[in-house]
Amino acid sequence: MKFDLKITDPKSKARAGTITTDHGEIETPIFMPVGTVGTVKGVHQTELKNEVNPDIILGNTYHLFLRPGMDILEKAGGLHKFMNWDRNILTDSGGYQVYSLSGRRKINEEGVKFKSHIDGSTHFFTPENVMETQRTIGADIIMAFDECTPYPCDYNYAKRSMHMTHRWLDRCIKHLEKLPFKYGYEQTFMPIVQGSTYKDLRKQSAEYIANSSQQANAIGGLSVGEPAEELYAMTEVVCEVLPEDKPRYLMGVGTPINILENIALGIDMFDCVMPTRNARNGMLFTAHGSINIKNKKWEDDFSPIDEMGITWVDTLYSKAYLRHLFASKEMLGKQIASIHNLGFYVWLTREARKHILAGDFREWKDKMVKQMDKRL
Ligand code: PRF
Repeated sequence: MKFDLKITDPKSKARAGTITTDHGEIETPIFMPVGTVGTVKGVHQTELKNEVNPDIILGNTYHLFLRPGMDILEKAGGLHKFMNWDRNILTDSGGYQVYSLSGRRKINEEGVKFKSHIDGSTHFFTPENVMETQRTIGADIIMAFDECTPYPCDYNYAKRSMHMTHRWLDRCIKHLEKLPFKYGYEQTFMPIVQGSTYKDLRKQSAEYIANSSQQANAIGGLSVGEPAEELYAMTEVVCEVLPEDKPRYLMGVGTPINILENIALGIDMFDCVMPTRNARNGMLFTAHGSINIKNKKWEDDFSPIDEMGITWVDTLYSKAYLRHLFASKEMLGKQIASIHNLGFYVWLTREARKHILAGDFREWKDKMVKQMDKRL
C-alpha cells in the first residue's frame, strides 16, 4: 500500500491524499459503506458501483466467519470474488462485533469466547486466529484484534483494557509474519488506538500504535455513546501523535456532521452503519438536514427526494412515492433510501476533498455543519 498526502488545509488539520492498493486507488477523505456479510444491505453491486461509487467497502470478520464460514470463502478465492466486487475491501477484526454481544462473550488475556448470534454455538477468537481468518477473507486492509471499551468506562478498566489491546497487537503482528498472502495481492494491516475517553490513555495508546510502525493507523472505542465534544477531543489528542504520512481511520463514525468535524481534525477514513440502518427506518440525510420520510407531511409532496440529484433515485422518485413505499412496507422503499443515503455520505467526503484541494475547506465545513443540523 502507498499513501500520497497531497495537501493539508492551512486553516484546519484536514488532509487530502491517495491510498493505492492492488485493487486500485482510494481518494481520501473517504466514507466506506458497510457490507457486513458480503453485501451492502439492499444495494446491488452494480448500483453500488455506478451510483454510490465508493473506492472501498467494509466486511466483518465476525459475521463472515460464522456464515458462510472460512471453507466457502477459501473455495471462492476470497471475498472479492465471492461477492463480485473488484475494488477495495477492508475487514474489521471482530473486536467491536464481539463487544456488541455483551451478554454472550467472555474476554481474557488469551482472547474472547463468544456465542454465535445465529445458532448459539461457542467460538473463541484470538489475535492469532483472527489474523488467519482475515487472510482467508482476503480484504485489502485488515484490522488488529482489539477490545472496544464501553462508555462510560472506569479509568482502571480502560487502562487495563488498553494494555491488553497493545499486547494483542504485538501478537497480531508476530503472527502475521508467519502468514503469507493467500490470493496474490497484498494486505495492509492496521493497528487500533484505544483508551476510552481519557486523554492520557489516548496519548499513550497513540504512541504505542505509532511505534508499531504499520502503514496505516486506526482509532477505535469512540462513537459508543459519548458526547460529540468528547469524541472530537479524543480525535484531536490522537491525531497529534499519529504520524502525518500515514492514513488515519476513525472506526464507526458517524453522523454527517461528525464526519466533517473529524476530517477537520485530520481523519482520512470513515465507516458507519448509519446511512444504511437509518435508511431502512425511513431517515434520509441531505445537505439541508435530515428527513423522516414516514412523516405525514410528505404524503402529497411530489418534489424529488433530493433536488441535488447525487444518485439517480433522488430525482426519479418523489417524496410522496417514497413515503407511500414505507407506509406499505415495500422493500423498494428501503432500497431507494439506502442508495440515497450512501450516495450522500460518499458525496460529502468527496466534496470535502474538493474543498481541501481548493483551499476553502474550513468555510465550506462551517456552512455545511450549520445547514445539516436541521430536521426537515
Ligand atoms: N474496534 C473495532 N472495530 C470498531 C470499533 C472498535 O473500537 C468501533 C468503535 N466505534 C467501531 N468499529 N475493531
